[in-house]
Amino acid sequence: VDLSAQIANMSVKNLFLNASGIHCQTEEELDELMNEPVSGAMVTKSMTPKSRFGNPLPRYYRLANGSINSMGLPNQGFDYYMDYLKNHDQKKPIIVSVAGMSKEEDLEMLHQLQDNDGYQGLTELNLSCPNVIGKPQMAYDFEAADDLLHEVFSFYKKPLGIKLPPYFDLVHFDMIAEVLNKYPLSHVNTINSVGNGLWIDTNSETVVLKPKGGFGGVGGSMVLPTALGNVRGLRQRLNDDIKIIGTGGVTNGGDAFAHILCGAEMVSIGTQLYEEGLTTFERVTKELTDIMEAKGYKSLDDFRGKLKVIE
Ligand code: FMN
Repeated sequence: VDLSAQIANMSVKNLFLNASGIHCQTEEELDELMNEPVSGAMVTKSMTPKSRFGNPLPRYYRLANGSINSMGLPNQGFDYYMDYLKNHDQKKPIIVSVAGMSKEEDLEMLHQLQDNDGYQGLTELNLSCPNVIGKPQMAYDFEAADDLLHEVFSFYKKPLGIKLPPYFDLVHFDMIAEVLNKYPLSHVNTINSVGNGLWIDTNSETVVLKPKGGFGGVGGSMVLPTALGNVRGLRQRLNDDIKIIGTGGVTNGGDAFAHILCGAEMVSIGTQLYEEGLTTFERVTKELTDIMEAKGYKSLDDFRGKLKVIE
């Protein structure tokens, strides 16, 4: 079957990629993703202008049905990733994820990407990290997000998407879609972690993460319904030319199939990839292929967005 997909100038033979923050911080990890034979594309760790250690440890904890983390954007800094892009053959497209600590930092990195003639790939602006101490998730402030995008698109001419946090009210779906539809976005990537959950070890009566008194972003299969709701809700509201990367709760081919039914063009895998390793891509691709063959589907277009409702 045909698992190809397209976002702006990026064509892939396989719709799967890593979720940002998973196996994509160091050169070694990026190389391993690049050489992984199945996934069609990859995305970097969200970068800041300067390298960051991130939050104190422990900052990731595995849960029965997912994960909770408060990494705090550990990354090697913008220049490290620009060097990586320049010095490595791209066997698959690399999406650059940027997440400044401020509007000024976002604009600074985007200006550098715009001015870098060697770089023509997709960029993803992360407006949804829930784990930076003292910094709110920008995409929950619709006016601030609108102001930032207005400024960005006054100079940024390359393909640009946005990473969104989950929304929980249809009115908020309407409001963010109204903002996003004003701009020539290549894509939205939804969802980031479900922010500020809390997990407790009841034996020791203690939180499991050190930063922020234990609060952290939740991912993995327990967030699948939230992710599907956001992919579907945004697909129903966004202009057709804004594609969706479905992220959240994917552990098997059936979960990916559901994301595509909701309208996802590509699907990224976070917690499951972290726990299972890079062989996840081969397994999930095989499972999705089997489902499509059993149903007689030949390409993703045969069912993308064609979710049925009960009349
Ligand atoms: N999302 C980003 O956009 N940028 C990041 O740097 C980032 N770092 C993450 C680090 C870890 C350890 C985890 C678990 C998630 C991170 N995320 C980041 C969120 C994931 O990309 C993804 O949106 C979220 O985990 C939901 O997907 P999942 O249910 O497959 O885990």
